[in-house]
Amino acid sequence: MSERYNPAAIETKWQTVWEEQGIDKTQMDEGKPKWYALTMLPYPSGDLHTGHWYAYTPSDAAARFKRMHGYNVFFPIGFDAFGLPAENAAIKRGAHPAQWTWANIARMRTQLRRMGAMWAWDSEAVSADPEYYKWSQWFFRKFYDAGIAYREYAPVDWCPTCNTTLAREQVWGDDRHCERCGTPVIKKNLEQWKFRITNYADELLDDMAQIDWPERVKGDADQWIGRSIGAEVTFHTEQGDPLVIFTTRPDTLWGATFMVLAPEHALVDSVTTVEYRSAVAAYKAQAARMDEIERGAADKEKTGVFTGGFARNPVNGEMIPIWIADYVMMGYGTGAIMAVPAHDERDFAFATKYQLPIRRVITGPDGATGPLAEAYAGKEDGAMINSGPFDGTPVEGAVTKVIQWLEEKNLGVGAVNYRLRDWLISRQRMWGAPIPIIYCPTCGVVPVPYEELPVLLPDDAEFRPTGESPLKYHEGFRYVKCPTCGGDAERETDTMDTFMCSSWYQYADVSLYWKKGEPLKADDLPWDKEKGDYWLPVDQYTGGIEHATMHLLYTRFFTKALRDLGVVNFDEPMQRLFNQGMILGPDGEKMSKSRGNVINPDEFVDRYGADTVRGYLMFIGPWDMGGPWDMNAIEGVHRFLHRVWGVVTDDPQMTNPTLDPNITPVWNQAIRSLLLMMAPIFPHISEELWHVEGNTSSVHLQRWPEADLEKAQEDEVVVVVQVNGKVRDKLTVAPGTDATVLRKQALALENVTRWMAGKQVQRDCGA
Ligand code: ANZ
Ligand code: ZN
Repeated sequence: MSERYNPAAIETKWQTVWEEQGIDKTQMDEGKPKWYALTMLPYPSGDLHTGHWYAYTPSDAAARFKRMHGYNVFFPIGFDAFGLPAENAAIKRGAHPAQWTWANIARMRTQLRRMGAMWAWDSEAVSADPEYYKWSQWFFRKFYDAGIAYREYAPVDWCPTCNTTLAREQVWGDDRHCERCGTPVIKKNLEQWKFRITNYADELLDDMAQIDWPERVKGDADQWIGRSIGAEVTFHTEQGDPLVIFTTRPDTLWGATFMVLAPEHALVDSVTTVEYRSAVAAYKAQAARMDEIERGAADKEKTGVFTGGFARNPVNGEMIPIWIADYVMMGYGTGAIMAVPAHDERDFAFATKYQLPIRRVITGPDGATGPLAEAYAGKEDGAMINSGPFDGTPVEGAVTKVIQWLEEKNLGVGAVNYRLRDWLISRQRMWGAPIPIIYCPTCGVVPVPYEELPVLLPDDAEFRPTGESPLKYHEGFRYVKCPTCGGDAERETDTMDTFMCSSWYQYADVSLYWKKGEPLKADDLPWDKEKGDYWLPVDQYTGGIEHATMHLLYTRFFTKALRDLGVVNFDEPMQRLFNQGMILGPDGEKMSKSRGNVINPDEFVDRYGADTVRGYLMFIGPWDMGGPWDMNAIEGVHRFLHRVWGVVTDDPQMTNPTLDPNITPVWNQAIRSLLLMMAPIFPHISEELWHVEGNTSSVHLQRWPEADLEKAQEDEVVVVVQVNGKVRDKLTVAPGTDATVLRKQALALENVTRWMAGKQVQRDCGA
């Protein structure tokens, strides 16, 4: 007697049983090697999409596989729950962001449960939970005490009409205007909180050698940190002021034909002569409206103005003109450059446009010294020319030699620059962890005492689309007494970047609520030490490549900072990282509502069950590649599960002719192995059939079947012979038979000779 495979019934049944029996709850177990597997926590957008399924299914299968190999596996889940969408929804619907967020979380929990993954739900961490963000604030406080958090003026987008700061998303168009009133946005300096991630730049770069992460992620991080080795060289203005430039090519110093200062450079006003003043002022105002990314875009038309001033090149005494241009950034190097148009692309474009001289100082690989039609980097071959004492020096190794010479003559010093900036964590938003700082007119900046954490978000803030945090208008939140002198003071009303909260969720998961409701202390540990020592760090982390430079860099920085504070004793938060690919729509394009090619995984779970969807996603191709959704292939996986069901439940339709009773022990062994090997990918059907077979404990707590390789060794193997892609004959040979022997035997087969019809072999598979 057998019932047909009914995924809906067995899937909910087993999900309930697993939860009741707590088989996915994790306990420390010194007798087993631990395995902490984590997939990037989802944002509670309110809907679990195909991308989530594709991130979580293989992670879950891998976690289950590890468990069946004797590991004690911890596979937690949670929500990265702060952020702008909740606030926008609040403005639209008049509801508090917390309401929107928690309702979405409830819905997504149900969707996640349907996947049947082995998540340790009792460790679920939600970053918007006060029990979570009290620790985010505790970390901020720790960073503040250690000087890792500091306050500094930093530019934000500002609408002069609405009189408010704008979020990046609120600045529209190429001309960068205010989303609401259309006024061109300006940059305004506000006091903002930053973390000193730049202190860790070298470590963040160098430690990548010790982690098993995809090369692409490492490459992206490498570029983002952007370590440049070169020199700072001191020029002098006509007024006698030192003007220091940063260059990665001190070997081209003799080719500098002009200088360029960032429009914000401190010396601009003093070098500008009277007749150029108004042009310089106008240019400065225009540059102030753009951010560094726009200014630095390689394809941006180069613009600039002459200041009327000159500076002396220390290596040859030449007086060269000083320009200002927005392609030079104040925030990089010294905010001033020597321009070498012959060997730098941007300088070349600029010199061509403004008819400034171009002087070649590096020969071509073949010794060419003639004029250049475009900038020639000349980093590897060639030699220095027109370079005084260095004429004839090969470029290879020239940088080091010139730096040495500059240092001896006191004209410059070797210097390293990073593209990486300190991490600006202040957000003029409401739905984030409040920055635990109080400003007192008497005492200045006063951090909220540890015992008074968390600084709670008010649940009655009013949402107005002002672009500024509603906390600023919430009197009960904003006005407080100073913790030091008791006088009237004000709270910081900015909240923390959500990336701050997601930088430590791998630690939160370990024992988040272990100090629920208790007052915090400076020397607390944010998680249960015993558990932390056992589980940390993460062994396998998985998630999308789009996080290569933000989240992944931040969480590594965070861990290094915690190590320096004595909170953890390791350098890297995640030993291994894997980036899954992307599932495209059936049309092979990125899924989007406007394209109408969005696949809703819930519909497919309704139709086929979660096991089919899981299996389908597992077999779509290599996990890091992804691919288009294929309606036929999912049918195929579903049919496979029906067949397995039929075979195991002895459905006569599936096992005709009737089995020979003599092979039953072997058959049973085969069924057993099949179910064990299916378990990681198809957790429900394998559990059901495991029990149909008479087992009483969960299939997921069994050991992976092991093969006896000696017994598996075959005496003979059958080799199929194809001609033009069609099977024409077979050969039975000993395993490991040499390719030339095989080829000879194959060509001698009667069928093969016939199909070859006297022709020569053009290509064979090389056996
Ligand atoms: C002269 C020179 C000659 C340069 C040459 C390059 C090639 P990376 O590698 O990105 O660090 N530079 C320096 N400070 C700058 C700033 N604040 N804004 C824009 N550009 C700046 O680039 C370093 C090079 O970028 C420096 O070396 C400088 O141009 C320019 F054949 O100096 B170079
Ligand atoms: Zn005070």
